[in-house]
Amino acid sequence: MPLSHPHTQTHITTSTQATSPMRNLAFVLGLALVAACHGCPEGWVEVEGTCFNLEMSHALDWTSARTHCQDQGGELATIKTATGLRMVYEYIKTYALEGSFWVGGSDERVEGDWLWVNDESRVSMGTPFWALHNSIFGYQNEPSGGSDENCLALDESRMYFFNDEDCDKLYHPICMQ
Ligand SMILES: [Ca+2]
Ligand SMILES: [Ca+2]
Repeated sequence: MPLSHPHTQTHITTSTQATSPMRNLAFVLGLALVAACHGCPEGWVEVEGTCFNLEMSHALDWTSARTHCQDQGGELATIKTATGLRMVYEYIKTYALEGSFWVGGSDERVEGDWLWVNDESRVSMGTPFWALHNSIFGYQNEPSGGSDENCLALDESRMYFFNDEDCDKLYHPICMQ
C-alpha cells in the first residue's frame, strides 16, 4: 500500500456557482431605484436632496409649466450643478422619456441675464451646462436665441443640455419640491 505524501492530500473544493451577470445588474439597478425614490413622493426622483418630478403627462408653454408646478406647492426645477444635470439626464435615459423639458431659468426680464426664477440666482453659463451650436464663429455655447428665446429648456435634440427656447413651445415641466 503506497504511502501518500501528506502534501498531496489536498482537498479540491468544488467551484462556487457562477453568479449571473444579469442578476448582478438587476441588483445594482434595484439599489439605484431604491436610492432614487428615497425621501420623495412616489414617481418623484431625488436630485441632490431635492425632489424632482418630470411631468410626462403635461406639455405646456413655459409660463403655464411654472404655474403648474406652483399649483402643487413647488416651482420649476433649478439645476445648479453638473452632477444634478447628470442625474436628470440619467433618469431620462433610464426611463426612456421623450421630449424636451422646461426648467426654471429665464432671461425674460433682462436679455442675456439668465436667472433661476426660484431664488433669482444667476444661471451658470457655458460648459458643462449649455449645449453647443454651430455658428459662423465655429462651435459656441447656447444661448443664441436673443430676445426670441427667453426660457430655459433641457433640449432633447441637444442631449438634454441647456438651450434657450421660445417660451411658447410646449414641453414637459420638471417641477421641484
Ligand atoms: Ca433671451
Ligand atoms: Ca437657443
